[in-house]
Amino acid sequence: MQKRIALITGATSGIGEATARLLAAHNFDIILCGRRRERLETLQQELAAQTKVTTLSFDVREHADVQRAIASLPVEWKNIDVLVNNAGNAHGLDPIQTGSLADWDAMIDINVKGLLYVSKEVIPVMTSRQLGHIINLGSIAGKEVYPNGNVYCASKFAVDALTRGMRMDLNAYGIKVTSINPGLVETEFSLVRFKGDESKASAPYQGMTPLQGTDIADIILYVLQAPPHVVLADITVFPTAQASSTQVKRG
Ligand code: NDP
Ligand code: 8X3
Repeated sequence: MQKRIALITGATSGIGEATARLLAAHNFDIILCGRRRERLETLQQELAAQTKVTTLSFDVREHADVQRAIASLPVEWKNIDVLVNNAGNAHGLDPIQTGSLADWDAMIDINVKGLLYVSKEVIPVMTSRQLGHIINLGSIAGKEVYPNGNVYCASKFAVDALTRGMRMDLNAYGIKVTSINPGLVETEFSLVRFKGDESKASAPYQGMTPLQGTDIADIILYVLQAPPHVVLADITVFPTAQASSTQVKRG
């Protein structure tokens, strides 16, 4: 298969970083995105031994910055074949009656509006080439609501709706759209959710074997290797110990 260009948001840790590493080893040139410049540069240096890599540092919440960053890509990077909309997090795990407005804003602004802002800048090149693949990181939280998940779940339900809407609207252009909806994946996700509290952050993974970022990267590569006439539309993936948002076998 011909070399493809993949833009990955949230490539500084977890699922995005694992995906960047795997795609770099499988004939993709990579545009690494995230806010933490040092991490972007370190990963760029590492992956440059395998493929062409460039970096864009921006906050997905800032539309003008997203626009500027993607417009700044040199001509040889403009034909983005694959967009992995992965940047996102949960902020807090509180009942709706005591949830923080700042956490709510962060989740809606990053997980929903940020995904839209990046897509808005990348989709035109895909429609003009009648070619492309968008992979959105949803979640089991976008399929099932769980206690205290309220706004995070709402943001991922929105990702689910946007993925389906994109698939319909982009169908005429031959653009593939996939959503991947994991259960528990051990990344920095939980540390962000619990604002750096390591004991709270490790609790969801206790007494069970969670997924790793590399497991999701394997699925993303598989999805991208499907023949042109095949699109994996919607994938839910759990650790074997998990049966739903709220049912996990421990010990
Ligand atoms: P991590 O916290 O490890 O990674 C999150 C990534 O998102 C980081 O690279 C971070 O980069 C980036 N990011 C966060 N906020 C912003 C922002 N405002 N602007 C730009 N980039 C941002 O978590 P995961 O790898 O687990 O999460 C990746 C995706 O997978 C998310 O969408 C998450 O909701 C989803 N997911 C995760 C699951 C899990 O259990 N871990 C399960 C289901 C879905 P930086 O801070 O450098 O900007
Ligand atoms: C991350 C999985 O169950 O913590 O989206 O919401 S969960």
